[in-house]
Amino acid sequence: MGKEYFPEVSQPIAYEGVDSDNPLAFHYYDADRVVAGRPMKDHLRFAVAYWHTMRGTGSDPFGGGVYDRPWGQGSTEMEQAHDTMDASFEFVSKLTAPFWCFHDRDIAPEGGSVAESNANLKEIVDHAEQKQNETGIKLLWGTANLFSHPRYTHGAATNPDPLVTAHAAAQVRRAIDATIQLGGAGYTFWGGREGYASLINTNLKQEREQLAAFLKMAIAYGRSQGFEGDFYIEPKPGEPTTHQYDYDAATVIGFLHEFDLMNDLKLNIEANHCTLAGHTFEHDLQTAAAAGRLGSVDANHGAILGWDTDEYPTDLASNVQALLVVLKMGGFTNGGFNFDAKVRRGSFDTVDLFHGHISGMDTLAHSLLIADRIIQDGEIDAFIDQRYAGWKEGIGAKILSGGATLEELEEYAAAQGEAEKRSGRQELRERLFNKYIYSKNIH
Ligand code: XLS
Ligand code: CA
Ligand code: CA
Repeated sequence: MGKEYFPEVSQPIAYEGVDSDNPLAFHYYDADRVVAGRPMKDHLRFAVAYWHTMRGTGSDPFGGGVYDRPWGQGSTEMEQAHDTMDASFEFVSKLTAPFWCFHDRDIAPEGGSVAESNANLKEIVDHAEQKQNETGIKLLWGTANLFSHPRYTHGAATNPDPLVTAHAAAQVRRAIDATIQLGGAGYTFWGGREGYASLINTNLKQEREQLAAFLKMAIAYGRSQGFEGDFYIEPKPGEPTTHQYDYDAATVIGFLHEFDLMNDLKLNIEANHCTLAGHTFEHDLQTAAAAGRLGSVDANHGAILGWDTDEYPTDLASNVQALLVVLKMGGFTNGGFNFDAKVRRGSFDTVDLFHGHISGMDTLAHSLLIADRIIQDGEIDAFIDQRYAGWKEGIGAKILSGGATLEELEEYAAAQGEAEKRSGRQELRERLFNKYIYSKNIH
């Protein structure tokens, strides 16, 4: 073994149960424990995000980097890239997460030309492939960073200059190659700077058409190279641009319908992006699942700051609702929970990366146990079911099947008289839900 980057964690993190007070142990995540018919690790499919975990510096809009990572000390960028890959696989192995995720430019530096950038990427992807083989860690999804380089200031696929789009295409081509080489289960498109700040200088109609054409090219390329995983598109309402085209799940589903892409892409839903859009996490998950297009999840949390703060998920109530959606859709196919989350600027130590991930993994494992119990008890579902019972037969079923007319409904309403006022019992349901959240017996 080469250099050890995380000596503070000498053994892989183990499950010790809720009575443990060891902070470097799982209290809920018990990878092989079978819940709702499969092991926890197969429900949750945890992934570590390379960009935040390995390349995060703690910078914010008011100041640059503050961490001194031992894997960032090499004398050349490529040396640092190799060291970072080693450190990453040490971290993910010790965490016992089964997957990782990356952007092309997280793992290998941009070169002075397309050829040099491609060569850098290829060299590091070969290294990553070797580390995957050694450790058994797999790639949940890959992606391309089409937003950091100055050329992408006005967007990549939606740039007014097609040469910029061509550079983006070159990157996506090689990022898809890398994903295929690493056996990735998915490939993600997040909007980056695909949006605008002012309509005074923007052709919105054309930019959306450019984006659709770009996605079609990329998907055609991936399939032509034998990629069999899922392509994801990740909604976000704003930041960095004022108006991002992929605002939220509903907007993205409309876009996919409009450009005939519904069968080609699933959605990767990030919790913090949902709250930035003025929704709850569970709202966007339900919206994507209802359209049959929920593919994967970026697990995190945004607090009151109003930015995409990418904190680790700790909100049990929200994540129980998330797991209810995932369990009810029959679990992930190729997706999983990727921690698109970072330690706070003041959490300087490498051990803080473990605390963040362990906290997130335990939150989601605990949520899985509670969601499973809620489904088994059936009380919450039975209430919802009973609320909509009128739609199962008679006039309700006829409306749903498209067999009813306005004339017929007018006649029905006139004959039946006024509808009874029925309480939605929200307060009671909230109290019942809280009994599960605060139960000491679900672990
Ligand atoms: C940024 C996004 C990004 C995507 C991958 O806000 O969350 O990290 O997940 O490009
Ligand atoms: Ca994300
Ligand atoms: Ca984010």
